Amino acid sequence: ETVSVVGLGYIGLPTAAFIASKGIRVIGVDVNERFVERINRGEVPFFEPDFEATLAGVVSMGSLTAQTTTPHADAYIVAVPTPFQHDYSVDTKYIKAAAKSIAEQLKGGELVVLESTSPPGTTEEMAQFILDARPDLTDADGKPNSVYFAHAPERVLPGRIMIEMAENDRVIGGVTPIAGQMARDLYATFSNGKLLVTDARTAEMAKLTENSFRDVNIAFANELSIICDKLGIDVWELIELSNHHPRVNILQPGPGVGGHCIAVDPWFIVAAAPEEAKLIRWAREINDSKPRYVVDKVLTKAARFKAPVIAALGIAFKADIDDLRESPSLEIVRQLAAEMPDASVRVVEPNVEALPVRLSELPNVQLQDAESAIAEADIVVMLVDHSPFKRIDREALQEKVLIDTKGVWR
Ligand code: SAJ
Repeated sequence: ETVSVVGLGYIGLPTAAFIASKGIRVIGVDVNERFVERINRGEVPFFEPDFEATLAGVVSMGSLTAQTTTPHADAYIVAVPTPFQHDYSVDTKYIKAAAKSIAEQLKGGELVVLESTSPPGTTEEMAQFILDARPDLTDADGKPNSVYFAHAPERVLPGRIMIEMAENDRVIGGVTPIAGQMARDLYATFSNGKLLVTDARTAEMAKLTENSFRDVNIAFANELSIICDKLGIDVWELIELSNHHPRVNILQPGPGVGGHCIAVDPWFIVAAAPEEAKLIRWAREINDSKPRYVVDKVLTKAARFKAPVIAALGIAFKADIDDLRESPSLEIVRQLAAEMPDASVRVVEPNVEALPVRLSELPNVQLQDAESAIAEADIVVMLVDHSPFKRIDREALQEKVLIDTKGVWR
């Protein structure tokens, strides 16, 4: 038995390593040659706690290898990006490219699982795309007779992937019941969680629903934070107290919602049912408007300084990771620097070695260590609750104008 994982990013690579660690031969595929080279040396091309040892182990055992071309395998797992476009529909170009390369290899009897988060119907579309390329694998009614398709959305939380990959329950949706069973058998090789089998469309919608639930709950917290600002109430204390109720569990407000999952997936539901998805759309808009609210708050406080020095703590999309995708704090820093050309913005981000181009191209933004940035700052803006920031000496903050979007200093 061989398994090929197509797309070796944050999800594909750990998935490949987990399967390989059970003694199954896994061939990883990625278009990025540098990624492939690094993986074959046992190096993780991104930051994820505790993953390096597992990867190095399976690579040195020879059970995981990476390459840029798709091989023949008994089962394929497709874990490629599914970005959204201007009209919020999904861009399936990476799925199609993966599907094309898989179609060329099929002999009959294989399982093809889509893991990438996708709008309802995408797995069926991928199946059709592959069968259109390989009519020899289709029976007379146009139904697949010898290739099996399923959707098994990933649910791991970046930063906790090593734990959640093994322990989370999974929803597995077969395009046909047999395909669902086959996919369940594949995931059973490495998952200790419950494997819940359904159809492909329900599995696709379940994944979008989970992330939309979180987005709506965070929007509620963000709206509360704005209401509390107006009323002079500490929103973090308010939420903590409310959450003592046995049936209340409000999430935390912040500078906005980032990452490529929660800030994206609800749009797939909105695109699929634009008239009906009212609350889901509104939550997205509330969360997307939070960075601007923070920028305006800083601008107001900065008005009394001629050339303010601003220490911005954190540009990652959340605590203790190095991922800058769709990061609200990065956007806040960019807007502050662009709108206050006389200000000097000192970015403190212990998890990156250099600023991304969007910031480094601005003349008044620089990367600095926490201690000196705070010492030199007039205004300190807490944007990401990275662990080291929680240990910052409170003495150093006296005399500074503080804007704390994460409730670290309350
Ligand atoms: N955030 C808040 N307040 C909170 C929690 C999060 O403002 O109380 C913000 C974070 O700062 C961040 C954003 O939301 O900017 C998203 O962070 P996250 O930790 O909620 O989620 P992700 O994007 O890292 O991972 C989510 C997870 N989904 C759920 O918890 C329902 C993960 O399990 C999914 O696998 C992942 O999306 C995915 O890939 O879809």
